[in-house]
Amino acid sequence: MQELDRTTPGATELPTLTSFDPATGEVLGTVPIMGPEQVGAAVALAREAFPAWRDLGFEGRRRKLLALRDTLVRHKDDVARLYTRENGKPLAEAMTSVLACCDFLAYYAKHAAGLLADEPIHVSNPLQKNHETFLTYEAKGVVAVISPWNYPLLLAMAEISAALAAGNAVVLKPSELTPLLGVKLGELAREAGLPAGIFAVVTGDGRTGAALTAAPVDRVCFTGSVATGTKVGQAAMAHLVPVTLELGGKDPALVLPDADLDFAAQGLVWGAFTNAGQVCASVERAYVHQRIAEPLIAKVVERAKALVVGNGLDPKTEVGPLINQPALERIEAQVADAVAKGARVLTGGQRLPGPGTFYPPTVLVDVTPDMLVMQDETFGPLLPIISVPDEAAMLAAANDSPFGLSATIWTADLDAGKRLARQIQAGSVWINTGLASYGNPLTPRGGYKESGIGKIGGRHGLLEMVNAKLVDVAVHGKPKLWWYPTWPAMVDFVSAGVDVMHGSSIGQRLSGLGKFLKSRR
Ligand code: TXE
Repeated sequence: MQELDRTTPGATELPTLTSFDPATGEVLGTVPIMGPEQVGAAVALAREAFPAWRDLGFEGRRRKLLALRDTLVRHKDDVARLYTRENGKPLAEAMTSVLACCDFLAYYAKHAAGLLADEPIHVSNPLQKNHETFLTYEAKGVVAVISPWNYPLLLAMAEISAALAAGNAVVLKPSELTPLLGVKLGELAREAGLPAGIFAVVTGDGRTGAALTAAPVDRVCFTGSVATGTKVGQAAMAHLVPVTLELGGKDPALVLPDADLDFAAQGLVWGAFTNAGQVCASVERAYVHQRIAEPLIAKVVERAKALVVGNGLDPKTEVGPLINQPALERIEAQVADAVAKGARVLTGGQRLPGPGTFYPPTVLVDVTPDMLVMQDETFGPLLPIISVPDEAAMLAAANDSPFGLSATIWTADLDAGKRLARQIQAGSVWINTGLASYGNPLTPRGGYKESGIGKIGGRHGLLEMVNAKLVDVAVHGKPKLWWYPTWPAMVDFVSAGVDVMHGSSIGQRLSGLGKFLKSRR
């Protein structure tokens, strides 16, 4: 906690929040709830540290970020264990997140220089020839990263690594449900030798996040719910600070009649229940062609029943606990609403005995569009399946949602799958796979509609962290024809220019050329 002491006046007298292990209810630790004063101090320190970090250049930052990657590798076992204890996910999934964090750090460390190299622009207008024109990219300054609890390190690191590699300082506000992982990341950054202030962690709840959004930062990167994201977007816009918003989803799976049923069932079960369904891009609703609905549902149920639910530290566990009691209650409310409106529960449907917050993988059929489980984001281990008559009905149902984060398509006909993918209103569409792009630093992702604004990952994600500056050099430095003083035939000259460049026939263009030459100054 040295970083907190250094950057946060009065941090020791602050109220605290407690982090729990959702599998056991055990207390894991406490952190201060920082307010505007502490957040302001962290941002001020970040701003002070920014110019030296920016001026270190890509090569200098590459070395520092690879040192952070190496430090994470050295601590991978304790980080993964803390991940499982604080968030609940099975240890193998936690280690997969650590791997993806290393991938993001290595990718941006090694490739930021190339991805942000000056971009020449070849201007075709003959009146602007002999210009050297290019775009150059510059770090923004201080980037605020506000992150959720479901993939606390991975989702934060995807933005932190891009921001740092581009030359920005970062202030991270981890979720109040997984603050210890955020603090751990701060410790690793110090151990790796990142300069003081370049990466600070401010702990706390929504009030701390609001203080960070209100502080003088240069970009806000938020991942979380639509409700909070809307508030964050409005607060940032009040100061005209750009935002990236990665928000919720109600992601559909579309299973075409030619799909391999065993494979599709395996994919749906993984897509719906990994991380106990607490994934923004999990399969939240499945539309299955009626010709294959019965056998496919039987296979899905069989696989869902076989999943081992338990403490993520147990190597046999495939599905861990939900994050907390309110999450459990939200899932129960969706199931109760669906059953009251006529849905049938084919497996699961009841919380498991405590002390942890466990809910089993649950498959629902006879669901209808008016049910909460088909409208609201579930963010839990429920898989409602609807049988549909054809592809058109499938597509219409998939797009009939205020969300547009991602979708999956299951088919043997890849061309048909790609045609369908182009018609789905979502930022990512996976064919015969799902979710993989989240751990891949090269694949930009982001939401359509209420699922968000902006991109994370790849070059698009990096471009969110910089200002693009246009530099236009008139190589010979001669006065332009349109500079003062004007001359009498100037209107004819410009009008002839319109004909030359945009005339609808060769005749118009040639006659324009004649007038153009005649009316020159
Ligand atoms: O979000 P919350 P949660 C979405 C997912 C689900 C939600 C779950 O779909 O809806 O996130 O995460 C801070 N000003 N995604 O419950 O409550 C808060 O302290 C500033 C999408 O954590 O919105 C926390 O750190 N900050 C996704 C963070 O905001 C505020 C991936 C998120 O909190 C604040 C993962 C305020 N007024 C989850 N109030 C994707 N699309 O990639 C709270 N916070």
